[in-house]
Amino acid sequence: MAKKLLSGIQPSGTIHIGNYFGAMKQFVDLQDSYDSYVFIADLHAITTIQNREELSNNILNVALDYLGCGLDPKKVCLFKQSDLMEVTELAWYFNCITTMPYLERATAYKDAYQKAKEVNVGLFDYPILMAADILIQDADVVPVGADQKQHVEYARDTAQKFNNIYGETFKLPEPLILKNMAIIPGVDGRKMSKSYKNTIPLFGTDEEIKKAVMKIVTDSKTPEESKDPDTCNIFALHKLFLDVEELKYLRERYVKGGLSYKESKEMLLDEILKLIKPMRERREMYAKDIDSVKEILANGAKKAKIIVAEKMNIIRDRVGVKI
Ligand code: AQP
Repeated sequence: MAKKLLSGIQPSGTIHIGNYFGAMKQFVDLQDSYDSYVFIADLHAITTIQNREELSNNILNVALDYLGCGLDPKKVCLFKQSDLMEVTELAWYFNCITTMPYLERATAYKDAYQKAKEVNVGLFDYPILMAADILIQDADVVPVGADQKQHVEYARDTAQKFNNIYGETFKLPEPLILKNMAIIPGVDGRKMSKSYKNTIPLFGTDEEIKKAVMKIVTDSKTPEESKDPDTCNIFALHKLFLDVEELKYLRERYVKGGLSYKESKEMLLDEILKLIKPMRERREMYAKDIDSVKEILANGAKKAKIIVAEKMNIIRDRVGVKI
């Protein structure tokens, strides 16, 4: 039997090429070899988006993004997290066996705290809700970007903790992280992230993508000067699109001098637009029939619900609330 894959993306803003290369591309590449469950993490997004219209638009947009990228609803169970409320019930059981200091060690929480944001309880509890998403489905693998590795480790720890207290109930999931694409840098060289506003939108218009690419931060070397590809933010993004030979050639041009950053950015823009052209067309096709997209999500939820309800029965019994 094929192994089970589960992962999700928050509808917390516009999907960017970091999300695509870190996570979504893997979902698409692996859909033929895994029993795949891919969801829209709308409950997670409420930790940052508390606006009805924005959230529901974002949910539909992520559904379109998934389909546009090439996820085939005949192969992949696509659903939205909030359609499986069992997940929040399980998160509660997990909360009751999790300590505050343990969650305080989560890097995502520490980052949010350091930015001196008022951290809400939902954000603090994010790793536990994510553990519930993964464990309730008995997932074998969770494809994620490297920034989420710790959260999958939290899921493993939580499974072990629960199994120790209540008896063997959960599988220990493995993260799937692509080695050369672990963290995709944004236009300022930091991790590409919606909250840093340094993203290149995956499904932006040509103009939006161009604007983002032209903003990539470089040093001030003239076109004639030799440049260091290994410290160049543009070169780091070329690595996502070019094969070994093409990269070797570009590296030589960097070192030799004569290649301006502007030209390198224009080349990158072409690479991005070439990649997204067919994805964009597919996305537009689905966007013409939003009702069918909603139906895909409803059917996915129905399928996932059967598995989750069965698992929940066992969990309630283990915990002792089923009498
Ligand atoms: N820069 C990145 N490089 C590699 N992978 C990335 N991912 C995100 N950014 C990068 C991966 O995309 C998946 C979905 O991410 P998410 O939307 O659930 O949340 P995120 O990781 O929090 O994405 P952002 O843009 O960084 O959002 P904010 O700013 O809200 O924190 C995950 O698998 C993630 O690893």
